[in-house]
Amino acid sequence: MRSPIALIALISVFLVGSTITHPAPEADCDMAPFVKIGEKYYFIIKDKYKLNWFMAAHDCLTMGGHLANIESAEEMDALSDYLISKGYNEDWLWVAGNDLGNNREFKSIATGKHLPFFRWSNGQPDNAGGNEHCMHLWLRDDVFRMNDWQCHQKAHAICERPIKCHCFMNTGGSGIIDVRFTHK
Ligand SMILES: [Ca+2]
Repeated sequence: MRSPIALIALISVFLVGSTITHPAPEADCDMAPFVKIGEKYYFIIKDKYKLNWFMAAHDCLTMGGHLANIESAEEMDALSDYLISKGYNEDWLWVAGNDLGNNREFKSIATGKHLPFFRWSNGQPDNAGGNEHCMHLWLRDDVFRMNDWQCHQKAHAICERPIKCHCFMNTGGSGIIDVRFTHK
């Protein structure tokens, strides 16, 4: 059981913390190596190796993120423009969509929910050979679009890191205030 004094001290620390103006996430939270593309932060696994969809999902998790969860035309456009600007034109890149749980029912491994947005390339998803259950992006008709492909095949990958920071701010004498915030 905490003593009354300890409780008062705890409340005081909380009140001091509540008066702090929270900075923008970019100001205090180190998102590197993720880079801001549009309104989200991404990291493209490309330089060292290609990996299958499962390995990509795991690698993104080890980085504190998840495979890219594309939720809107704006996000798709921003990613596509970035990939083209960086010369990824020949690359195939894994993202979070998959229908491993139920054929033709695409969900996100990042959220567990149905994907809210699709930009399939022409004729996709075709589940060619009855064995294409993981989503990747490729350049088709001048923009990056979605395709279903065999999950065990190797490609590059796009990880996304949620903008959910856990920062520490020194209050100058009253101790370290743990500040958590989420910005989206
Ligand atoms: Ca396909």
